[in-house]
Amino acid sequence: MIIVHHLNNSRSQRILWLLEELGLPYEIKRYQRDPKTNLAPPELKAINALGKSPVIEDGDLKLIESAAIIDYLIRRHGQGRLQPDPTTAAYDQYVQWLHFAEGSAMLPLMLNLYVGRLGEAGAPLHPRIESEVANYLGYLNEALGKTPYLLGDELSGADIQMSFIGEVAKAQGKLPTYPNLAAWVQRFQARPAYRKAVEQGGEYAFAR
Ligand SMILES: N[C@@H](CCC(=O)N[C@@H](CS)C(=O)NCC(=O)O)C(=O)O
Repeated sequence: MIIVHHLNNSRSQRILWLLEELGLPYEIKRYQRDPKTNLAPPELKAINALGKSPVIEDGDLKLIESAAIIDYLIRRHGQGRLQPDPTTAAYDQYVQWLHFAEGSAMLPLMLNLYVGRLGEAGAPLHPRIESEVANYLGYLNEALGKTPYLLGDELSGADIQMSFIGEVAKAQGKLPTYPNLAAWVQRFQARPAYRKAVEQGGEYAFAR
């Protein structure tokens, strides 16, 4: 049985969503953020020394990075679903989106969050952060201009990995400027498997 170490309001929600899309059985081990610091509880360090989620266990295997988890679950358990044929050029785009989420797009959004907490002290950094946020969200909005999902008409693991970017952008009030991005978030959040995963995962402020 696949075990998901799941933190409320976190990136592990997308792993639950993937498992629901694939219809795979799984067990959730739950961790609750500290209400003051928003940090994960120390118990998570016992399973991942970084103290971060998501983490999955599948037999003897443990993985601690979202894109690797998504790639693994689809490759090992997907039976060809949710990824393009690995011999096609679409697959190369798929892998690029898997990396793009945490390797590129997330950084300006995280900087926005952290520097925002500095109040006036962070003001000199905001123009640069805002221009980088606009750079990445604009790129994503453009990519979503022709097809309902990142790789075409069908949902893939790339959408699931990138979903947290769309949701954090929404939480930061960015979506009115990016209509394709806003429509994509609305589209994937309406999927039955997404709704089911939110029910299973519990508190997830980004589903609103
Ligand atoms: N790049 C990692 C990021 C993991 C990560 O930062 N997870 C956050 C949740 S969204 C976390 O566990 N934060 C709790 C903490 O830092 O205490 C991934 O995508 O899996």
